[in-house]
Amino acid sequence: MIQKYVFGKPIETGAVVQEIPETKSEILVMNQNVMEDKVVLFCKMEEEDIIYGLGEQVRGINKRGFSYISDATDDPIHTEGKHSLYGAHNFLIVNGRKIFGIFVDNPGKVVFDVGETSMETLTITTGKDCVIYIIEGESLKEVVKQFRQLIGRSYIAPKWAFGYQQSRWGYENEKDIREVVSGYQENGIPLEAVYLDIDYMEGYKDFTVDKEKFPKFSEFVEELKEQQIHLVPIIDAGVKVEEGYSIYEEGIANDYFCKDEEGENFTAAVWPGKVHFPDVLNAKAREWFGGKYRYLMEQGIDGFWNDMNEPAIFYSEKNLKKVIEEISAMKDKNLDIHSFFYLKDLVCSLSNSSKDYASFYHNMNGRKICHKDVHNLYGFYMTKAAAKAFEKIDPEKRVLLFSRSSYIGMHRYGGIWTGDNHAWWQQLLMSIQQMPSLNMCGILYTGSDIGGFGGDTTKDLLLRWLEFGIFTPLMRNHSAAGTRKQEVYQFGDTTDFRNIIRIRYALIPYLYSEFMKAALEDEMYFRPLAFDYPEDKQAKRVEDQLMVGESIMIAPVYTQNAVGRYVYLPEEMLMVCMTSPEEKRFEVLEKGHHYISVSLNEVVFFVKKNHVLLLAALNEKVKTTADLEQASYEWIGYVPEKAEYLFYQDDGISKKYLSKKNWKVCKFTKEDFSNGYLKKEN
Ligand code: MIG
Repeated sequence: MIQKYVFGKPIETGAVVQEIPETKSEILVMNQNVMEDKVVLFCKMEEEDIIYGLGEQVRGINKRGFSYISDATDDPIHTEGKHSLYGAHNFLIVNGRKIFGIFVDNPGKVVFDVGETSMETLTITTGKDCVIYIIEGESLKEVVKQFRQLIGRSYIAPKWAFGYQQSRWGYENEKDIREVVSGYQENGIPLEAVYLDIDYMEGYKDFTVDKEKFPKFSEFVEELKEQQIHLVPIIDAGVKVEEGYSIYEEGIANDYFCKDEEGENFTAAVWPGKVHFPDVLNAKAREWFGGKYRYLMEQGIDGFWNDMNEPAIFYSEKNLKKVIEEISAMKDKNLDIHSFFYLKDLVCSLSNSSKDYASFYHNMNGRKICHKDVHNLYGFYMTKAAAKAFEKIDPEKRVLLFSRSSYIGMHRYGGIWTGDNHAWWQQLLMSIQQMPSLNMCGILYTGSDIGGFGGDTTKDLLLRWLEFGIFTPLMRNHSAAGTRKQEVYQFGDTTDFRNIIRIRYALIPYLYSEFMKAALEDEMYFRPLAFDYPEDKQAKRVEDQLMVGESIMIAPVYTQNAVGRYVYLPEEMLMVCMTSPEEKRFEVLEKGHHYISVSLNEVVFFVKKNHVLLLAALNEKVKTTADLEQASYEWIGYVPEKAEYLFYQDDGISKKYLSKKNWKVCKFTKEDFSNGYLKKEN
């Protein structure tokens, strides 16, 4: 049951797709307090209650013990003291005596104090114009399903985007890309996409390609396509201010950019120096900006990542002027402890400043709206702009699209990646914990920068990260300019990397089936254990294991130098240990706590009782997802009685998801596995 409470005059965010009648009663499940400019909700939490949700935020799966602020921020240091990252995912679930979800539909700042100030109290503070949905259900799964139906079906990526992808900030030109491709090919490692970061553009101008770096861009795109490798360019939010640059000129001529207080185009600076921000909250401007993706699509591009769309601001023209004046006044002065730190802070305060966000405006259907009140929508609407354009350009085709900033609702148009993490072991754990929380919010096509974006990775960290990353729909190795090279062939012998990435390919038939079920049935692909074992008090507390699809549980190793880890089994399960798609070891483990050894080159997962999963039986010819079509299958099963599996298969590129022929019911009895745990498909 969903109840909808409207406060003040909320801005239509587009998060919700279902019409729900407004509930008029004053009493929410929670206590509320409507003040002049804000609404505050309170909820008492019992000691054993668990709070799930909040999407991308830092810390554990259980969000208790900290406060989180929805305020999209370009912050590349994701340590546990951070209150905001790139996304605003205002949904959480209280798992207490009652199970209910809360969605706060407000695109400005929202604060979730989940027992930080007082351990027993959940306090949500939001601007006074908002809609609050309370979703009650019998179970965690049911609450999520209702919420997901409320916000609409998740974006479905093309199947090739489930292959292994390589990125790095610093690939400059054709030669660099060729080097990556041959690095993988020479080592016999599958590769499905290579990313173009900002350097492919001419002077960081959106929708341009530097002709010196890529003299024959469309031919190059074509040449890679013949090898089933996709080039995926980045698009940044800011449009360079430069006379003669057509996007700039058109934006100016049609008033498509955000305005400042005085009605002038708001000038900030990002990569290209001065930029204007396309007013993606304005329907016309959005359609115009989205249409620009066509330029790259016509050259064969079929995937994009939208970056810097919080939107990130290095500095604004006005603010910079003020700061430089202040600094000039300090010239030749003897700076003491106070004035020196003031100077330092002054310079740092230039970036992503809330003052700047409060100083520019959108034109939403003729209404002038201050950016700060809709700040969290920018990435969503930039991504919607692109997705809507794709629907026009090629209505029947799936295009890869994901964004850095997001708001609930954007999940219908694209996925996200979790931004600029670090090559730290802790960030591998964080990435594991972010996945189910994102799935609750409808964001299914997602993953983190494997190996870590900032900082120098190490071979062991990259191996462990890949051993988790083979389960994330977006499996992309990405790193920052200036860090140690991170392609898997940069670490000496590639055998272990090749085997792990090949295991991903063997798992794709299962992972893709499960992804499609989650998307089409409004369910979660990654789940905390409590969602499947609600009666099990110990399962409820597990923070570092996940259910993946209907058949398996994973327990990744995420600590340095570990040779294994403790695992909790909520029921008897079959442990599968793989060092390559061909080398598997099985062992049935009983319910309870176990220590398992997991060597550095090993992938381990657990199959539920009376469940199966299918694997592609790879041969050396499988280099991409397209080659999987020719593979035969084998089943891993732990079937003391019987099992049934719905296998989903489609062309991977069209939108005919619902066709009956995509589904195959596969039934098994214990006789099918009379020789053990493996059954080859004839
Ligand atoms: O401020 O385009 O999160 O993936 O490599 C850095 C350069 C800008 C941030 C993205 C990252 C990308 C980088 N970008």
